[in-house]
Amino acid sequence: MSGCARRCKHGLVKFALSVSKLVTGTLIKDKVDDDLELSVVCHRPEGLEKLEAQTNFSKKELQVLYRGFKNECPSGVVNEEMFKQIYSQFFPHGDASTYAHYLFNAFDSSHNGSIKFEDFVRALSILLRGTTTEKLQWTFNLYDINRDGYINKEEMTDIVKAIYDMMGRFTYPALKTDTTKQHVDAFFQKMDKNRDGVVTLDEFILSCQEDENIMRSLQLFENVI
Ligand SMILES: [Ca+2]
Ligand SMILES: [Ca+2]
Repeated sequence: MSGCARRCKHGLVKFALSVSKLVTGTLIKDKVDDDLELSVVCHRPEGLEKLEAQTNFSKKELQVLYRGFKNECPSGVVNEEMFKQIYSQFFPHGDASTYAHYLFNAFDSSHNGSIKFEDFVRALSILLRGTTTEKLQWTFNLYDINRDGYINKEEMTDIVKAIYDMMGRFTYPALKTDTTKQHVDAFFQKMDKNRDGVVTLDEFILSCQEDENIMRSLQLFENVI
């Protein structure tokens, strides 16, 4: 691996870990990395003015972010394979590939199979400085695997399984097969307000806002930057 790829990977690892803590809800239990390293992706970004208008970062901040990206990895965009490799380093006892796949898709907002500087900055802006609704919307999109606007039980089952797979057998010893089902049932019990078998964005936001733990994790993440 080239020096560039190595550095790129290092920065992304920290970033990815923080994001994973947010979306798996473990952020609340864990001290957040104090230096959320942003040196991740490098390629020529769209006009910074445009990004400034689209994000909650100032032009100055965007310049610093971009300089970091460019220094660390002058050539690249991040592809799914790289994302998976990074996750596998963090969860050596489990199989992180499925979860990394879902997360990658959530970051890859232009759906073209690679994460560019702009994609990262937009996601960062939402996760760090977005409104509660924006953060929850981002998380909803992560769970809505087929992007049809609903979270169904199959999707939630896949997400929960992927998280268990990622954590591995050392974190969750003696996992029974029905544990996933229990988690999914509990999720729908709480979220599916009208009991039609799917969770809409409105239901998701409403239910999350009623849940103190979820709200606290969102706020904690906000304090990182
Ligand atoms: Ca769906
Ligand atoms: Ca519903």
